[in-house]
Amino acid sequence: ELQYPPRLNCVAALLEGCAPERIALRGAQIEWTYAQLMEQVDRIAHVLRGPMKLETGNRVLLRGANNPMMAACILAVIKAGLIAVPTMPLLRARELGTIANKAQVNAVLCADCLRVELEAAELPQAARGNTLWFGGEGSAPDTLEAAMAAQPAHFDSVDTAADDVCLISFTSGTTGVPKGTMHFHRDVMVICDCFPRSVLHSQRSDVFIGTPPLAFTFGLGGLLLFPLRVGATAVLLEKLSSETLLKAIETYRATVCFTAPTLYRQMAVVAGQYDLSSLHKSVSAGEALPAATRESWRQATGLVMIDGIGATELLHIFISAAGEQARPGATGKPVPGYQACILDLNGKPVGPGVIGRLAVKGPTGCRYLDDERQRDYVLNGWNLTGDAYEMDADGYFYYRSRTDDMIISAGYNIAGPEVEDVLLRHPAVAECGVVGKADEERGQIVEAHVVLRAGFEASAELAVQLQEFVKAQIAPYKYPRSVKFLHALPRTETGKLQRFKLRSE
Ligand code: 3SK
Repeated sequence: ELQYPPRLNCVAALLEGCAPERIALRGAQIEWTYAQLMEQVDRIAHVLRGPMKLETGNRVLLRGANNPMMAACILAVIKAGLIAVPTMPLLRARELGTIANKAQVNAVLCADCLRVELEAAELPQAARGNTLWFGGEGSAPDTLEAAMAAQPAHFDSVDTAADDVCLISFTSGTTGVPKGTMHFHRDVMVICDCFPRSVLHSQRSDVFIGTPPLAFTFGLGGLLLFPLRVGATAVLLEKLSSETLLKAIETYRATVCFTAPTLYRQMAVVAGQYDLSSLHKSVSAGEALPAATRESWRQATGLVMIDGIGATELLHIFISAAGEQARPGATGKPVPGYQACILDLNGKPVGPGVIGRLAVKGPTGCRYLDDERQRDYVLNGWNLTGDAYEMDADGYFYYRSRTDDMIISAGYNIAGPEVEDVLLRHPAVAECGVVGKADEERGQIVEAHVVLRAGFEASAELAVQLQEFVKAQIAPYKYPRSVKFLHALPRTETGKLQRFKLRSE
C-alpha cells in the first residue's frame, strides 16, 4: 500500500536522507555528489523565487538536453513550489509557442545552445523577458549561473500538498495538437515506488544510464527520479548513439540502461566490442519490443531485457516483467499497484485471447490540462490507451498494434496529422496523408503520400525538398523518411481519408 503524507514536496522527499558524499549525477564534464546537487538545486530555487519573482503554482518552461544542469533545473522548479514544463530539445519555435501558451508559463530556463528556437517562439505575456540561459560560455547577467552565484546555498522547500500539480508533461497526441498531462507531487513518489521497486529492484549501488530525454517521462523517471529515490547515481549524457552509449556503459560501469528497442537493436550488432560486464538490467520501452530484438540482445550480452509499456498520461511504466517472470512476445503483467484489462469496441472487457483496446487503472492517472479529450481517454477511472493488446490465460499482455494514427518511430511518438499539416503548407502539395510504415530499424517510419498541385511534377528532388521543408518547421525526427506521389488519396464517400489503405500501399 502506497501511503504519503498529505503535505508533500516530492523533491524534498526524494533528496531527504540521501548520503551527501555519494555521487548523484555524472555528465560529460561534471560529477556532482548529492551535497553538490542539493546546493545547485537550492541556488536555482532561490533564483526562481527571488530575481525571477515567481509565486507558488507558477509554471516554468524548461529546455535542455540531458545533463546535470537540466536535471537540477527541473528539481529546483518543483522544490520551489512551481510547476515544471519540460520540453523536448528538438522542438521548433512554433511547437514551443503552442506549449508555452497552453501551459501559460510564467518563466523559462533554457540551455544556451537551444536559444535560437526559443527566441523565435511566441511566449505568453507573463513569460516575456523572464528567461534565464544556462550552460553557455561567459557570465552575462541573464545567465542562470550568474544569478545563482548571488544566492544562498540553502533553500527550504516550499510546503505543497501531495495533490498539488508539480509537472506538466506534453505529449503530441493523435491529432498532433499537443496535450499537457498534469502530475501531482504524490504521482512522482508513486512511480518511484512501483516499477523500480517491484520489477527493477533498484538499489543504491546502481548506476543508471540511457537515452530518453528528461522531457519525456520515460527518461525523467528512469534517468533522474528512480536513481534519486534509492540514492543511486545517474549518468546524464547528450546525443548518445548506439556506439557512444555502449562506450558510456563501459566507462561509467553502468548497471541499468533505459532506451528504446531501436537502439538495443543497433547496439546488439557491436556489443561484443565493449566491456558490458557491469550491466545487469536493460529496460526497453517507448515502442513495442520485437521478439527478434529481445533475442539478439540476449545473444549479444546474456541479458534478458525488461520490456515495459507506459504512457505520459500515467507518468511511467504500468505493464512489465523481468527475469524469470518475462515471457517471450509478452510485454508483461500489470506492475503491482496497477490493473489492466482489454476492452471491445463497446468498452466491455473481453477474456483471454481476444484483441482489444488496452485499459489501465492505478495510483497514477490521466489529467489533461484544459482538454476535452479527457472524456475520451478516461472512463470510470480506467485510462483508455491507444494500443491494441491481447491477454493470455495467465494474465500476460501482448502488444498487437496502435489503435490510433500515432506513428512510433525509434521511440518518438509522431502524429501523422501534424506532419500533414506542415506538408500542406508547401506550394507543391495539394493533398497528403501521412502514416507509419513498418521498418526493421526504427519500428515504423513516417511515410507521406502526396498528391501534387497542377504544374508540379513528381521527382526525387521534390521528395527531398518536401522532407527539408518539414524538418525546418517541426522537430526533425518527424520528417517523412519515405515520400510517395499519388494521383489521388483513397477516401470514403463522405470524404474521410482511408489511412488503412495508405498503410497497405
Ligand atoms: O512506453 C512509453 O511510451 C512510456 C511513456 C511514458 C513514460 C514511460 C513510458 C515507458
